[in-house]
Amino acid sequence: NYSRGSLIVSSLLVFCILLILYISSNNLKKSTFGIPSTQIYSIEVLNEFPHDPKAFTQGLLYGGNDTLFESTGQYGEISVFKLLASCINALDAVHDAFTTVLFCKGMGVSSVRKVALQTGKVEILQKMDGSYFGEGLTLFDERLFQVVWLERTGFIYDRYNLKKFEKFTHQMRDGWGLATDGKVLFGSDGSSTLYQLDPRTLKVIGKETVKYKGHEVYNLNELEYINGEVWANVWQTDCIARIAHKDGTVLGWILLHNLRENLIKAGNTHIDVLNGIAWDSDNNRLFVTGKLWPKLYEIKLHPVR
Ligand code: DDQ
Ligand code: CA
Repeated sequence: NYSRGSLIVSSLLVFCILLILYISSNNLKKSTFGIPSTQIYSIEVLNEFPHDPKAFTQGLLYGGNDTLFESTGQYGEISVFKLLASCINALDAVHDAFTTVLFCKGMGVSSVRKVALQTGKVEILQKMDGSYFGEGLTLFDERLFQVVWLERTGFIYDRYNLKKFEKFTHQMRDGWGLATDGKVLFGSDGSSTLYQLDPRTLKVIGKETVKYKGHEVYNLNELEYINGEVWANVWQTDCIARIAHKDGTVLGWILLHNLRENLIKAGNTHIDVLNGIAWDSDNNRLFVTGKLWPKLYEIKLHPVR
């Protein structure tokens, strides 16, 4: 009787200990000292495609039927002012007060392009005025919206022929990234702010500060809206942040250093940073590339830990 009783008590004890361990391990997964944990992802390359190594990719999106739309940067001509502004990277007041005075030859010319995914071939090339530096691009209502660097100016293009038919102004510091959920436009300007713009008026209708464990995440660059989240390249890092746009929380980090490192190892020493995320929502395909990268990758995420 005594041994039967102690057997029941000890098995109850073991059960309770196991239950406590299970609950606390689950809670640990959810939070560390009350801070929501952030999922980290490594990547697997499923496919690689050619990408124009001269494309200074600033905006990227999937346009259906194995095509991509891409916005590229570089100045065709550059004003001394913009050269200065690009060095300090934020000159709101000064920027508005000055007009362009002196031009030098720039590095190339910005563009909007329609690209065949499989071959990387540029099917339509719309070169921009050489004094603008092309940035974020998104497709809303059959029209491509593009912002430009260091200006509050943007352009709207017809998605079928890439003819430019409208110029607009917006209220962000300048233009870096654009994306859409089909209702609003999400915008970034290199700060830690994720903006929501009304696609009809281009007015800012909402903004959130993007934070990772309480720390602001600056340099938000190219954007993509994926399954209810906004994903952002963080300039000069090999990382993509998965952001909850309702409050700016970073939900996850995707680590992509292997892509850039392997390109450099293969002799592509002139390449610039990772930039450009495109999501094919019909086939759940995720594409990434970088500025002056000779390749574009279809990738799959693997949670680390
Ligand atoms: N951005 O992608 C961070 C928004 C812009 C990066 C531009 C870097 C190229 C600098 C060339 C400056 C020539 C005045
Ligand atoms: Ca994008």
